[in-house]
Amino acid sequence: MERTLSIIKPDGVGRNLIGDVIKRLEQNGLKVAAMKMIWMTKAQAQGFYAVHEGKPFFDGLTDFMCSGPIVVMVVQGENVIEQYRKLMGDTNFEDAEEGTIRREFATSTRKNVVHGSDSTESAALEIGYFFNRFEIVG
Ligand code: IDP
Ligand code: MG
Repeated sequence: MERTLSIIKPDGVGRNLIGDVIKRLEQNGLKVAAMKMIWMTKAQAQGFYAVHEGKPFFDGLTDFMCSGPIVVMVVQGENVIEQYRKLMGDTNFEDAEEGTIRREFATSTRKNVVHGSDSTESAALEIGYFFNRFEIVG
């Protein structure tokens, strides 16, 4: 059993897509093991996306990520890191496969509704950024 970090970004929360995202996880056999709604500060968003520091989209991305509340979740399942990335679709929603969350709901490359960890290492790091072990109860 594997775990990943999922975020419903401010555009997803603002457009009432929390239910749609969670429904897709559950329908694909994945389980929510921890969940909370938070509103990040700019510094917290910069820390979370530190791997992208220096890239041209970094400032816009971190402004966006602290522009409203987000839902952070630990999602659990077999091969969940890869499976959830598949459910999300490509970073650029125009390249995302039909039926993926981003293809269906994203409105720009930045405003692409969801985040998902991209490796075992980033999943561990990202889960630890938001949750302690007493909060992961699923
Ligand atoms: P990912 O979310 O699919 O893993 P990353 O390359 O890790 O994609 O980028 C993190 C986030 O930064 C993306 O989800 C998107 O919101 C934003 N982003 C990435 N590339 C661009 C870009 O070229 N322009 C604007 N925003 C971008
Ligand atoms: Mg990424």
